[in-house]
Amino acid sequence: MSSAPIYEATASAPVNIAVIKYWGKRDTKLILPTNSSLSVTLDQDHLRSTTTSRADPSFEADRLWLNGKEDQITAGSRLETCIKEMKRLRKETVEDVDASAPKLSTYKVHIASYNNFPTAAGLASSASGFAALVASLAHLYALPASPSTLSLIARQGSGSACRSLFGGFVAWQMGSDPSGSDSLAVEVAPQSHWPQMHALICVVNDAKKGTSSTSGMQRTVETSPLLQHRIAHVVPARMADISTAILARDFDAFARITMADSNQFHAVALDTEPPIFYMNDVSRAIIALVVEYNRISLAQGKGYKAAYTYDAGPNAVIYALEENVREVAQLILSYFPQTPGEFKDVLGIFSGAAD
Ligand code: 2P0
Repeated sequence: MSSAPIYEATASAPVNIAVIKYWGKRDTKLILPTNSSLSVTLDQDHLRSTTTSRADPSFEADRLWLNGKEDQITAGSRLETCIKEMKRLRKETVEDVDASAPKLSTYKVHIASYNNFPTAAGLASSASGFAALVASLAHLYALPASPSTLSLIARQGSGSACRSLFGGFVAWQMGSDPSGSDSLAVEVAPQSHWPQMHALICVVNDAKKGTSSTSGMQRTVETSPLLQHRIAHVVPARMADISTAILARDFDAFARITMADSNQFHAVALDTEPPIFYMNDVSRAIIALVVEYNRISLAQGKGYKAAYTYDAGPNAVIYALEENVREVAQLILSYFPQTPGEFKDVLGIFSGAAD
């Protein structure tokens, strides 16, 4: 008697940090954004979600465990959409093409996902989590799909997840088709293109944020005039300019655009009714320190040395080149000794260099 085959696959995906921010949807069900965005992922070993998926005819339901704890897959949820879409892709691109292929799309799946970064990092895990889920199912189903094709499905789990199908420098092109078929992620440059680029993650506060990104951004879409200006007149040029800066390894231009876009994202949050505050006094003090540090360097004709960016929370990510990264870390730690309730830690220095 031969034993039944085992259908199981594991894949992982990195956290990404946007330098041109996604904030606002034009379609909340398909998760189509109101503007394109661009992220940078460094040191891909340390900040990842790893997911194992298994399909078996004996399974009675699709089930998911996050860090060992079962999470319900509710009807109509983003999780259910992603799993359904992956099964559809399996059927259309494998089973309908090759009649002898096992009908895995008809089996239920069990999925287990782990993050290798501490919850205390204050980093959102939805981006790496949905990207790893989609990548593991793509592997399980032996799909002939590119990362950009998979990004179309990860996007429906969480918008920023589409950018985690790649490492390095990644653009999420907003697209224009109402079906969402052209709203996908593309690689601008691999991490190895700019190995001197480093990121410091400064954990200001690891508490869960007060306003979720999903609800916050829709309030911004409904109430902020500044967001409309940003969408029409700011982001398109910034996407082009930062891509050029990355391709030319031009840190001055990268730093200027990154900080300007972080500032404008927090300005549109403030322009929302009622206003949303993600940064706190420590976040603002870090901005002042980086601004002063750059001012002195610029006055000496040495250019920018650091670039801050903040997501929907108070924690800073500071980009710096290899030659300056130790100095930046020392500067931050000397001004913000680790005090409970205030500044927690420089979580790590994440390097673009290959080990
Ligand atoms: C970004 N953020 O581009 C921006 C910058 C936060 C600030 O993407 O509703 O968790 O799941 O699509 O992706 C956070 O939004 O929102 C986010 P959904 P998501 O990284």
